[in-house]
Amino acid sequence: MTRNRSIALALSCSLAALVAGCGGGSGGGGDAAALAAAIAAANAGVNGPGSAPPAPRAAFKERCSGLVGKAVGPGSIATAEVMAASATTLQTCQVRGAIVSSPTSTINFRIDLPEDSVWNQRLVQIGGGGYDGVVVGPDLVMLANGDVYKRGYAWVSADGGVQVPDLSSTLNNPSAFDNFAFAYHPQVLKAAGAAIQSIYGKPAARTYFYGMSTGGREALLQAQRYPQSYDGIVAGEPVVDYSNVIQRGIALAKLAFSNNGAGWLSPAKIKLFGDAQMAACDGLDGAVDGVISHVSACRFDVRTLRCPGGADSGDSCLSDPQIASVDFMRSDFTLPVPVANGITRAPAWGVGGEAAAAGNWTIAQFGASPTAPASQLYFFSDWWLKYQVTSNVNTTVLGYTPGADPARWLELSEKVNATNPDLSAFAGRGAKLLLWAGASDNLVPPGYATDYYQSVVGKLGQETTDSFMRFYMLPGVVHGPGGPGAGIVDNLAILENWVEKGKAPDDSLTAARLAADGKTVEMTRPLCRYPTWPKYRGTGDKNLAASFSCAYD
Ligand SMILES: [Ca+2]
Repeated sequence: MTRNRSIALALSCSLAALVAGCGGGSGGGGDAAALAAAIAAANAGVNGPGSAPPAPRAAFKERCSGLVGKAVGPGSIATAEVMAASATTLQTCQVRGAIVSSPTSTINFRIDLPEDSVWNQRLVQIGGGGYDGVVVGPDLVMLANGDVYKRGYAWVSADGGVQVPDLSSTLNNPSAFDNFAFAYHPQVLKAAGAAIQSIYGKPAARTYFYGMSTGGREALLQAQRYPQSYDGIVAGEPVVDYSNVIQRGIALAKLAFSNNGAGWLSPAKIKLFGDAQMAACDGLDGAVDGVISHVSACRFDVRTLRCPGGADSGDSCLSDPQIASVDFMRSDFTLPVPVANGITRAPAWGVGGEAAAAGNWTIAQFGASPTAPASQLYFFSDWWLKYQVTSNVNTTVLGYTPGADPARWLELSEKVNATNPDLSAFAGRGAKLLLWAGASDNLVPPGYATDYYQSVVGKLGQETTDSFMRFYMLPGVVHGPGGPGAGIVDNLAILENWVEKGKAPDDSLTAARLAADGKTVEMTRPLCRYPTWPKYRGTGDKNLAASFSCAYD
């Protein structure tokens, strides 16, 4: 189990490592400084002639340390420390505390509060990753833009009410599971609001939510369950319902790891398939650039790689069981047990990043051994079965019968799912939602985002949906969001322009891919609204978004 936990931690840590070099941008504080100056000027007239001068406020450092031991909403603060500014961050009061949510579930949180003069009056709540269990901090947001920590946001993040990332602490512990599933963010938001009031003497002017992966699920969940809490939400690569993706994961594990791993694909075979598919599909978008952008047109037939007679004869071909695994990865799947909101469909995994350096099939699905299963989705499936579906630590993925325990699957789904298409309350208060997915996501099928978007359109109509929601599918982007495509998008800036200035996202927006240094932009692409995709114009630098336009099929 220690090994399993370390792998789950690695999922979170890999994100942090991925973005560790993303900083280094300069500036970005100008707007905040201007805003702060404007607010100071406006406040200057409050205490007019004849009124008593305001009591002097304690210095920021003293107000920060004064938070220690304070009750903040349902929580209390354990530590509060001023962190010096750096090249990529502002001077910040970093607060850590806890909410004893129930006798068996404590939510640990972190709040980062910039010094008054640089606070941009905004609070951003951060979603978790994996099965939570780690206070992730705002690191995930650096994926959005390198200078984001210089803009003056207050951040709040938490561990989901569980302190280990493998779900084991939710075994026979409904309150911990409920916190993880849907209940922890509102509690944490109350604590953050109280902390902000305490240190600044006023509430945040705007509150946003930013999440990806399970944080993307949490992001959609906030829009559905707590529509009054946020002015805007970013939901990236959402695991819309673990009850869906885990059923799919169990089915793939059986194909890959049963019969001594006959259907398992080695890294060499994955590369064989990925390279052949890339050769067949890369140019369909007009540019041979290592990115399959016209995904719906990519219909590479894996049978062209079949070994003679269908039996495995080495790394230059695929056996029939291996072809069956690829077919399963590439096909939609009908769930053995329907899940919440009447959903029975589990869409296919992504296209184009099978052998990418990050987020490839080996990491996400097949692992390094055909007989000792060890991949991301395998472990997520194993833990979900052990600690929730069956509440039996002896349950195994390969020994589990698909279709068993239908009532339990549905019960869990109704708690954890983020598939309710009725966003009318969220839209009705003028809040905005940005949804994005990676077309090469090999862990969380990008079709979950597509299905959810279409369900919202089906519920509210296209015009209403367009008035508050955008959905972008990013070609060549894996889970995380690395890969050969351009996955770095300044989502918070886009959201703020829409929420605060009424400037709806237009077609000039771009996504970037960064070089290995984590700073240098080496490729850009237009950010294309689903269902359009970036098509090469036929001339111009293939690394520049301007050489592409958003095309329909
Ligand atoms: Ca291409």
